Amino acid sequence: MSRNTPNVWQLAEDVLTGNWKGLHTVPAKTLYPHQWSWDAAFIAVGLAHVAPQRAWQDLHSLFEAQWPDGRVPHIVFDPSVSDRDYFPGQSFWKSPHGTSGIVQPPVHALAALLVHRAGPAPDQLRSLYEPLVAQQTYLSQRRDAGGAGLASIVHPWESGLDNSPAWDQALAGVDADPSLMTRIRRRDVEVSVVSHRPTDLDYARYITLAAAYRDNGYADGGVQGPHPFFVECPAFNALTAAAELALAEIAGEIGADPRPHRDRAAAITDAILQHLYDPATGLFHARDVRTGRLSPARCISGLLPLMLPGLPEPVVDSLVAAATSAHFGLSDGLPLPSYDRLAADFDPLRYWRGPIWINMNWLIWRGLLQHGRTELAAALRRSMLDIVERSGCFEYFDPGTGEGIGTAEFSWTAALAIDLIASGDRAPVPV
Ligand code: 9WN
Repeated sequence: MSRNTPNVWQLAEDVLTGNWKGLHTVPAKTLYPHQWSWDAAFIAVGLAHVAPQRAWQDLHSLFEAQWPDGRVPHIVFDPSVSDRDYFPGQSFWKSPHGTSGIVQPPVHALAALLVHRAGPAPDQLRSLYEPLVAQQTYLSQRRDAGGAGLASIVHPWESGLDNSPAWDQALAGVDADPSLMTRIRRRDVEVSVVSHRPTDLDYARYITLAAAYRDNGYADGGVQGPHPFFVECPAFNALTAAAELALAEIAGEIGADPRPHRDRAAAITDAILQHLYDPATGLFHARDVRTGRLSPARCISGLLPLMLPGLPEPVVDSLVAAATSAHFGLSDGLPLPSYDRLAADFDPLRYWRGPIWINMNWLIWRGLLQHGRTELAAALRRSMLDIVERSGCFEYFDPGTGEGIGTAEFSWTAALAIDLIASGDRAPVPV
């Protein structure tokens, strides 16, 4: 543990307290003033060590907004926040539930399990079990656009890695007018870090895609329908499989049957291996369901299947080799960047096209521990805590210097730093 971790712990706890809104935690007060789905899961993992009641409350607030079809919305809007403070807000999505209509990666079953492990609360687990199962059922039954047993995202925001190069090819086919953004510029972004954010053309495509999904009634038709974007993301699907493994553990705790969850985790793991793995790069890649093609980009999402215990050993070896290669540079003293350091379009400042993000590194840290790579895991953990200690709980970090960028008091960075300190170098139990 680094000498100043008590300071990091206190700093991180203060960030989480500052971002607490009474019934949920926001990712960051100015930039993201509502509740976000996968943020809530990461936040709960950290709160488990300092304020478990708030951890459970955060998860419950989110699942109270779950749609009848099982989808867990990517944003739950705070009605007291003006639409001018975040675009696209509630008046854009026009959903009957006070939420957006798209999803984010299902990290919540894992979060619930970890909160329970930090302080047993079987009643809480019991009350979340059915909603968590419904979330998975929505993804497996309504989002398998490619028919391969994998969930498709219908919008880059659903991946949580908004402007990752993984979507460039699939997005290129989405017509959009970049001048759209000069008319609807977000006030909060403008005053902070506009030069780091996705470009206006990217944003125009995001808005066009979201409006198309909304105007089709948030219906999940297949690739034959009008929606122009269906992509199978390796990180999203690895997290879906990990959610089934977490649900198996939860089922065991509350007297339900864990076997169907284990079977589904195995089936998703097989499908990821069969459809998203490229032996030439030794990585997993996003697949554009409309063309069947894998994205050529080497992105951090391609390392996430490392979380899965069912991965064959040679594939684990190839992922570890990719992570430690010059493409990602694990063990060089800094956490992994979001994109291939050797790519011509690697951009150290632009959001998910280069910068270091703590949530992805935390998931990879768990994957390394899962597969017994304890020294690499310990080095990665140290490097995460070092940049937080040096810079603070920033949203993302410069992959050249470790300097903090984006918004300064970002909840999941704080929460996961607390979890890293609390966990030490010990291997997490299964999942
Ligand atoms: C759009 C809240 C969210 C994260 C995403 C991150 C960013 C939103 C935005 O912020 O996305 O959902 O406005 O850019 O990319 O991962 O959940 O922290």
